[in-house]
Amino acid sequence: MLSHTKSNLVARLLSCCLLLTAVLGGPSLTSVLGSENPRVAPGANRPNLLIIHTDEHNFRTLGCYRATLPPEQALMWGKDAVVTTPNIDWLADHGALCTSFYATTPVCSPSRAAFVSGRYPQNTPVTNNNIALGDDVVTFAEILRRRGYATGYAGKWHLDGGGKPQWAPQRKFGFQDNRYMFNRGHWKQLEDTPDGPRVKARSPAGQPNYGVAGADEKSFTTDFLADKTVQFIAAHKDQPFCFMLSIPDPHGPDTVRPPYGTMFQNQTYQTPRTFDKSLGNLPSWGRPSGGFAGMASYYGMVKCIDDNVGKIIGALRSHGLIQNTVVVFTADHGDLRGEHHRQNKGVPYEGSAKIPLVVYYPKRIKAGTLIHETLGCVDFLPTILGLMGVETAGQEEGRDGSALLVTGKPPAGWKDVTFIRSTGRPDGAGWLAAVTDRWKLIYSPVDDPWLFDLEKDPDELTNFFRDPACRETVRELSREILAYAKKHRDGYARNAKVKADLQWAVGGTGDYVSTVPVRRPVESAPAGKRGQGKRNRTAQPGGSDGR
Ligand SMILES: [Ca+2]
Repeated sequence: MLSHTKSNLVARLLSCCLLLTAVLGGPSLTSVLGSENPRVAPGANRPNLLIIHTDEHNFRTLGCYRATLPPEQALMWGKDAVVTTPNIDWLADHGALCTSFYATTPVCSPSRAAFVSGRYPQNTPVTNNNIALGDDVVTFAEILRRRGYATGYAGKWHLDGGGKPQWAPQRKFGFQDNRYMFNRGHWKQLEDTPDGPRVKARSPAGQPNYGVAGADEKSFTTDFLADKTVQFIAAHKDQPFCFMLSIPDPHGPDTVRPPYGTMFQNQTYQTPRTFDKSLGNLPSWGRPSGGFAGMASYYGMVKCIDDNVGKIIGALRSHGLIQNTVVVFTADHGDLRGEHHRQNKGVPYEGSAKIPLVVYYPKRIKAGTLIHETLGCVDFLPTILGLMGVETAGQEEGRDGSALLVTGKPPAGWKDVTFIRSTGRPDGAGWLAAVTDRWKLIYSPVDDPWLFDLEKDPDELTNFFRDPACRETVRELSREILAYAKKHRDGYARNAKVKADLQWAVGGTGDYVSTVPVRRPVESAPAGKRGQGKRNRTAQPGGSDGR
């Protein structure tokens, strides 16, 4: 930080520059300071920020992510069974795609809290669903609002406790126009009324429900919320704005309006390779849970999302804003869709914890930039504000990765590691992990540690923790976990078993000796035929699915 004297000096120098500029008609303040100065907002041309956020989105359903993967990883549900996403792909092709972006906790509320605050779940303090975001949290929207941005939000929020749907929560966290924000629910149809928006589908008793019958291109939730986004853009096209669209799809229920509901029915789907994995020696977080419900409706929801992304890009283009808007596409967490014989999320496997992050901003990000360094939701706030040249409020615990986006390379001293954690309490079941572009090291109060090598074993079936060739990797990542846990007060590292395992990892000699007190029996695969499992069975441990 600059000292007072230095600040005054800088301020005086700036005044002189401005005066000279005004008198001589010389270069602008931006060019005097250099447009690459990441902390200087470019005057009247401040960029807009538009975030399109989905819920429970498996990254393999996006063409731009499939393009980064070998075929056996890209085509998880059959070699011809894909959904195309040309509009989201366009953002990635003309911007940056992060291949290793992780949900800090792969469950709704904690992931969302980390994303808007830049803080770890234990410090927001949203460690599980339906916990309210702390009043002291300053979001990126609040930071931009204080800078004069018009701010708004439409869609699912899930950070104001248990209310459902609870339209327009009183605590706005900087999202000033939150008329179309609702706290909870996976409603399929919305409508405007003189008293404000409401859920259109109703039970005979008048209660809002998840019915999809009758939904059309106006009322279906994805379309409805995208239209509100387009309206917000039109209303604020002449001033800098920050808007977040939070689409509650492709989360269950797996239903979508016509024609998307039938569009993908004729493809042949197969269960993922890992559906039939060996059940021996699995950690508690890796056991089968739920079945596989096919992909036709899920793909339909994704296709509807992509078409609406196209509608929003079209609106930005028609208002002449596409060059000056940072457009982000991301999700709160994944959905295993049968991978590892599981549905939904809550576990450290790629399909659950790895999420899309696409950032388009042609003024600073080169088309086709690929970022392989690992980032987490906690890094979003400092990174996006860094990209926009805006100071943070200093509350964030994540890192400013904007240099990665702008140069494609990490800044000096950057360590490729992020930390992710399960919901729940460190004295119960759960897990804490360090993740790099190649490795994933997972500690748990009830299981021996696991180490995945995503290069040798992208299906995440083998535990390399005891492999002597991986000893140094285990040591190094465990040191990183300890440093993280101390700095950000993560209780998992204080759990007796996790603590003992970390101690061996960092300083132990000889072979690792299991400290699991009682080995739970491995469950057999759930009864019933493949492909007929229940869609929304909750992943364990991982909290509720947020419905
Ligand atoms: Ca979610």
